[in-house]
Amino acid sequence: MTIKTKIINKCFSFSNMPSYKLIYFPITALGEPIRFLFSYAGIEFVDERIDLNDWPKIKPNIPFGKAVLEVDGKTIDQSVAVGRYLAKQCGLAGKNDWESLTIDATVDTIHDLRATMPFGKVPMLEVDGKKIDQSVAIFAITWRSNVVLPAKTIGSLWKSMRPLTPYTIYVPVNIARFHYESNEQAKEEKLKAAKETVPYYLERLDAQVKKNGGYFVGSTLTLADLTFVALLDYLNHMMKEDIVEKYENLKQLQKKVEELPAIKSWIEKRPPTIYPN
Ligand SMILES: N[C@@H](CCC(=O)N[C@@H](CS)C(=O)NCC(=O)O)C(=O)O
Repeated sequence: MTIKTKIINKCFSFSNMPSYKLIYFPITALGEPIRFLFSYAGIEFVDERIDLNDWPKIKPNIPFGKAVLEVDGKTIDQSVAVGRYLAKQCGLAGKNDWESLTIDATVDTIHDLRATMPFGKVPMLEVDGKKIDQSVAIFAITWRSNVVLPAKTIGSLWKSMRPLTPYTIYVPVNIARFHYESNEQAKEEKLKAAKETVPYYLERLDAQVKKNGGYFVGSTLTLADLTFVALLDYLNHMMKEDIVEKYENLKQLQKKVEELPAIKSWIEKRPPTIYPN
């Protein structure tokens, strides 16, 4: 499905405006911060929503096999980088280098909440008493095992690698890890663990908003605020609850962002998301 969006542009002069096509799935998730940015900035873009049945045919023709943005016909992937690129053009990327760094760090933290490990949690793996903190490598393996925090276990993959070694694996369980678990019992355990881990982030993000006058950085709207609020729908879906309900500052931030006229109008007109199971 292709949706063409045209709004009055605030960031570019019409003479130098590139043509944009966001190629993503028919869900909010990682595409939504980009859609929020286009909408907020009044940039015209083609919102191409890939039918999941067509994805196997499309994927091999995309450079890194992930959903992408097309700018004047050139493709580029990585949603956070794309968000930063747009934010820079619209004055949402910070007033100085420190603010820009803080915005980037906040966006990364928001994505940690969604998809990787909580910060401040290394060392994460103990093998024969030796501590390993290569979280990306550990993550790749633990994702495929049914380990929850903390657990003493030897998954089949580990067995094949080091047959007789007992491992203690400290795996902070996050939203995505729980959501994509297919084993029902493991899913239940991961939900329980996620409910303990997720507040770790939310308490800190809430405190950050409080400290910065109602926004994540610099007492003003930035990429970090749009990213968080755009992703909330997806995070809530994965956790099966309103994750900001108990966090007054995050709740107020959500309200403020969703009431911005351009965002409000986008939310009203965007196609409904039906998440695949
Ligand atoms: N770090 C990348 C992650 C991209 C990503 O994982 N995209 C998923 C959709 S949320 C995708 O394209 N999945 C389809 C696939 O890998 O076949 C980004 O932020 O763009």
